Amino acid sequence: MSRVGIIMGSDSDWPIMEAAHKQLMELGLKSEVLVASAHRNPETVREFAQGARAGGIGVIIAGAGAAAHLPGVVASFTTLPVIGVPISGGPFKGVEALLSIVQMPPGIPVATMAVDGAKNAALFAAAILAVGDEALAAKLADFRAKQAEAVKAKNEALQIKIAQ
Ligand code: RP5
Repeated sequence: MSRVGIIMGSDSDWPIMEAAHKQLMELGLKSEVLVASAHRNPETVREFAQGARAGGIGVIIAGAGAAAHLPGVVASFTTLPVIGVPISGGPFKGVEALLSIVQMPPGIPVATMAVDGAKNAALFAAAILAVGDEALAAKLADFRAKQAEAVKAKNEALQIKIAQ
């Protein structure tokens, strides 16, 4: 099964990006994590992106804050699907990263998640890999079913609380 590449611009992004790593593990997916910056060590980013497909990676999740060029730069070096995660922090609370990541020029797409949306990035990566993997698709369906049950349980608990 293909692995998921998780790249982030700084180790300061890890507290947010760790949610992607955890979610992938819960789905039984292996990931490879790398800190590399589109601005501070762009050669490392290029090597990672250019070698990803041959290295067994099927989807890349790229998280970055501030002037968040990392997801777009990664996407420029590979035809693998790239999922961008804008990281909050800084004076604009992640809005600057969101706009940097989402406004890609035609020809080089990046699937942009919500600010700090690392968990959804992992679920979206899994959904992409599940297109050709029925066992993984079944795991995603199970995840959704459990999530729906959890919402029902929360509603029931709230109804009991309100009725008291
Ligand atoms: C971005 O700049 C990184 O992705 C990070 O979100 C932000 C700040 O980086 P550090 O100064 O914490 O290393 O490139």
